[in-house]
Amino acid sequence: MTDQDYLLRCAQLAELADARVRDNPRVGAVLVHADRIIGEGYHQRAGEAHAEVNCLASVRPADRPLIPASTLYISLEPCYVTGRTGACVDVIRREKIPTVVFAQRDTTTGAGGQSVALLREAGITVREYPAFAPTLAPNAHRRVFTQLGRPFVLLKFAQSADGFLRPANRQQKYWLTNPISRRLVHRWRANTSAILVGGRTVVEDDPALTTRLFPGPHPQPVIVDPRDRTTGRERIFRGEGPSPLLFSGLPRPSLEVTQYAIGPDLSTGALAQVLGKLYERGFGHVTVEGGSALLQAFCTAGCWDEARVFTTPHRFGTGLPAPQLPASAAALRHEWIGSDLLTVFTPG
Ligand code: AOF
Ligand code: ZN
Repeated sequence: MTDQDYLLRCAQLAELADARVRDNPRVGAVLVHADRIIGEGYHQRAGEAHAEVNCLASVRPADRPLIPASTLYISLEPCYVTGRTGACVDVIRREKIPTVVFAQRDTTTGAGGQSVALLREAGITVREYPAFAPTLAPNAHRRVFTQLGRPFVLLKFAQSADGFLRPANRQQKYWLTNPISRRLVHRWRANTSAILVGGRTVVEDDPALTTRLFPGPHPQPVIVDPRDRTTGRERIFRGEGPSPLLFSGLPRPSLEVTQYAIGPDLSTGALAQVLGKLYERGFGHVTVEGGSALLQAFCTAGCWDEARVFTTPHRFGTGLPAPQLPASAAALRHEWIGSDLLTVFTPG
């Protein structure tokens, strides 16, 4: 097995982490002795153990004497400062781990690389793979957050085979995606810090926006309601998830939720205000789930980083058209989820 093989395993472990890591990176770690994995772990929750610590804790008592002859693989450079938890560099020194291999440097505080110097000073062999792509993916959104100063924006919607979001008759009950796709969407919800929906969707669909089909944290619901359609009686205001944040046209003193007035339309400026506030509040990754007006506004503003589109076998003949991604959008991959086709797009 090569360094890259074990770093790939670190990336897979990092992917298991959900939005509970909050503003921390998603990190995986693997401990290897003589080509045998004796420990694995990942960072699960902000304020709790880092990947390295969980990895070491997973080593069976019988294997513990092997630790000072093992190699620690980590998807990210280990931390050297004590934050909410202790510094991993200290743990590595204390456990007398002779070799550390990681992919990217941790640029959270400064340029990164500080830990490399500390480890080498302690006589520890360090190898790094800054260009190793699989370990970049679990934290792709962090680059948008730190470099563009706004949350990563994921657009998610389902359309019929003939390109409609819903039938023409708004009263008609309908389901687009199959149960497996719906569970997948709940897993995505556990990995996003906030879900954005339009006021009309809240009133007409009355979504709960929870992760009830998947064990994971509920995202923060965010209602973008420039036309002030919501009443405060919808499920989202009294559901099991967190209390919503409301971006309204005018201030709504009768609604006892945190709110910001953004004016009466979904202009690019209004969306920038929404994203600016969410950035300030530390939301690194947000998902826009509908309705069509809100999705289309993000498309038109060119303010999105990824789109996940389900195309189902149903045909409505007529109805509300699905949002139009710009012609420059590129399909990254296609995947069949039962009879639903999932296509992942990037802005191109
Ligand atoms: C690691 N391993 O698994 C993670 C790291 O407040 P704390 O103690 O959780 O520290 C947060 C910082 O630690 C975070 O900003 C980032 O620099 C690093 N994350 N480091 O060695 C991990 N999640
Ligand atoms: Zn650490």
